[in-house]
Amino acid sequence: MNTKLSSAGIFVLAATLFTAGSAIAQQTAVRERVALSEAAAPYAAAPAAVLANRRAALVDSVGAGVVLIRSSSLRDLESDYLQASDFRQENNFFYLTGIEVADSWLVVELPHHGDPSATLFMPERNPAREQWTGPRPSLESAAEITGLADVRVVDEFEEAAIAAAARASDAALPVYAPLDHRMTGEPVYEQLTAAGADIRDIRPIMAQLRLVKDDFELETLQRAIDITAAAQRAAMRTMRPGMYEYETEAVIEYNFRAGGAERVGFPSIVGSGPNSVVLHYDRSRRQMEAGDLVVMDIGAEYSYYTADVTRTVPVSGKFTERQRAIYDLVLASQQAGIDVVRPGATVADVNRAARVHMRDHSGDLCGEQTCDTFFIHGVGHWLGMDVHDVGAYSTPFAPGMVLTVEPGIYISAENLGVRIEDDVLVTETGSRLMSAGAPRSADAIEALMGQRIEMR
Ligand SMILES: [Mn+2]
Repeated sequence: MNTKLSSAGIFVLAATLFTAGSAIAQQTAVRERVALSEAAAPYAAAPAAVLANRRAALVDSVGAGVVLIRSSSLRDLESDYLQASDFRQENNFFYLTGIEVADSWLVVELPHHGDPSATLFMPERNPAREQWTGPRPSLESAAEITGLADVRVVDEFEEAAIAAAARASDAALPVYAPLDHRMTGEPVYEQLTAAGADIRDIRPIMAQLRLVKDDFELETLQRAIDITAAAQRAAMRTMRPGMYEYETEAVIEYNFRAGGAERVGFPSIVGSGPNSVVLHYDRSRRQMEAGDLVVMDIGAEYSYYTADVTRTVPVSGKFTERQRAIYDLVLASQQAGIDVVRPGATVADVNRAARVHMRDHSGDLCGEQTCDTFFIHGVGHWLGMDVHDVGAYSTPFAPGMVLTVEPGIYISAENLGVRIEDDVLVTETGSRLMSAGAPRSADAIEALMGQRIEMR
């Protein structure tokens, strides 16, 4: 893989950029940023040639028929969302076009014989509206971004889609579209149905395409993970008893945005003490106390790809003997799971390996029971544009797939929760840990927490 985006590692932003006084110096102290070179661009859609490869793979998967892929719509400031400007493109549309335009369609026509054709339908520019919401791509620049020669105004979409569907019907070919509630609410869906089109769901096909990441996706995802690892390190180095969970959350999300991430991939989880055993605790209101463990399950989203990395750390910087014993068991179980990741294996194999290790090495750590009793969730999930990315979980691993491996032990009676989650790339020969930038062993965590930086 070309590691241009990800190779530079860590640095604390050089003081040369900030010659100003102590306020700024202190601000930079809570920052552990990934290196910003050309990758400092806050957003990096795939080059047109990569997008063309993805559309070619779609063509291969579908064979023959017509494919309709719908973009996102704009949100309304008053009725839908607090920030009308926080537009996020629909994942399948972005995967195939790399363009952030609303209310648009991609139509791919694949006849039995002859070349497939792809057309982007999008709104024309609107200078009056752009005064409020910023410049939009023209049809010409959209052609350049997407690598699609045929870009038309969206007003022509319905007629073109109906005509393409009619040609498909004549050749006994299906029409594919994402059959979600948005699609079935579209006027074009009603018209296609009325015309007797054989409409099938494109989502399972898109899911299997997205399951294997291309090199550009892996570079983008690696950057999201590097930003997230930097945030984990900053959180560890600023943490101390007496801080509130939301202060640690602030350090984390400051690092996300300062590192170029667009948003969080999911609500940040910073759960201390009793909250460490709540799997999806996201309120972050509690004051952390000496002796607590803190579960930090976080993920930056960078250019539509999200990381998902969990670390569990002692607020005071040192694990108790009991906490460390549980921690080490979770870590070894996680490693046992990671060790079986290779082409041909499945998520079920990873789950089994982690659970068996945990059960067989419980000793008397979990009393009468074995500790896997307290491992109450699945071992992991696909990772990509969605944090729980698309794809069938029975699919055997192949190079380019990315999954999380995240065992945990949650003992409510002791307010003792430990989860360790890493992002694992399937390679030709086994796997590679993409999230190694965040310290993982108890020793490494304690060592880093010893290198304190002050928040204020
Ligand atoms: Mn996860």
